Amino acid sequence: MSRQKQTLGEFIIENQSAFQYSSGELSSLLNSIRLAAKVVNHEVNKAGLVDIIGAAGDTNIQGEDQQKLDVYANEKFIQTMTKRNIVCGIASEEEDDFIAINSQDENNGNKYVVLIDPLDGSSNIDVNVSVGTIFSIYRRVTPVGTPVKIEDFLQKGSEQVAAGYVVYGTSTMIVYTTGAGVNGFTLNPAIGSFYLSHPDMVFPEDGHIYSVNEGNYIHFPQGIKNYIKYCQQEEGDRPYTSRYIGSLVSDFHRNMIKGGIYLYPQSSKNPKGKLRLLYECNPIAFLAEQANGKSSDGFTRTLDVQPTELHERVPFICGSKNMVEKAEAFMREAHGE
Ligand code: P6P
Repeated sequence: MSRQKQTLGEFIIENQSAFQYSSGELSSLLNSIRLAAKVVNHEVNKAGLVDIIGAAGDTNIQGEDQQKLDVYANEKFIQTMTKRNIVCGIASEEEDDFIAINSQDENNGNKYVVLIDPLDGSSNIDVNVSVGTIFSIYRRVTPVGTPVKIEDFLQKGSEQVAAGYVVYGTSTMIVYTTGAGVNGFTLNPAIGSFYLSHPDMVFPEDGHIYSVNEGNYIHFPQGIKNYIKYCQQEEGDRPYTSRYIGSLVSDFHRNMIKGGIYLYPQSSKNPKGKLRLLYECNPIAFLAEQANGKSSDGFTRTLDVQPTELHERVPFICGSKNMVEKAEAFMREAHGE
């Protein structure tokens, strides 16, 4: 009889000792994310049935229409992490500035900050396409017990202690890393537990899928245009297949399992690209590297970029190592560096 699959809760506890700072707080933080994911999943799954679909009538700092589920997801993740009294600060795509969390205990001993995209791909909600939550966790760099500061959030991606995503798809999954590989857990909605379904996820070094919004082709830098044409040429194992869901988490998840590359380059429309460094690119890049993949802006490793502001954007090329290196070669050939 197959061994009962491990639950996410059991996995977190079992692997806590392997974590460099195993004090139980990160485990508790991951458990709070697990809880929030279940609550948000419940609403996402019934979004078509209740009046929670559609724009909330507000716009976020990105100038994007806030979908009601965006607002709901943002509130749920913030509430859950705040209640657990583990983090000293939270930054979110849906919040203009970071939120300082004053610990209930007087010395405010909370050591972690979390950055989240509470509902990535939310423009897909109304058309019933997968969406996701992306999270990134750091240890604070300012003294414990003092008010959290912006520098606690503006850390390089290489300093992350954990990162992951929830994908609300045909099934709901949590995929995360604490720096010792990537593991995926699938929710059994009947009992509300996540089970280890994808242990030790690894990017195939090569792939045959490229994910990019080709509608922006004319606005792309020449190196990206040249790489896309390379993907489309009849030669060897090419042409590749084009797959673009319009939801980073879904495109990345498929590419990690099957092999592939995701590109959101800079363009004349988006001079720094569209994706946000701190709560989209860095956590996904951390997962990619932990799964033997690669991530850069075409020249600089994503995790080495020094952030200068909370909502900054970067060009993003991420996926199977050999595919990313090929795209980087086209960028160097066309643009130097
Ligand atoms: P476009 C969703 O808004 C998102 O941030 C990613 O999830 C997705 O891959 C990308 O933007 C889609 O952007 O401009 O192609 O619609």
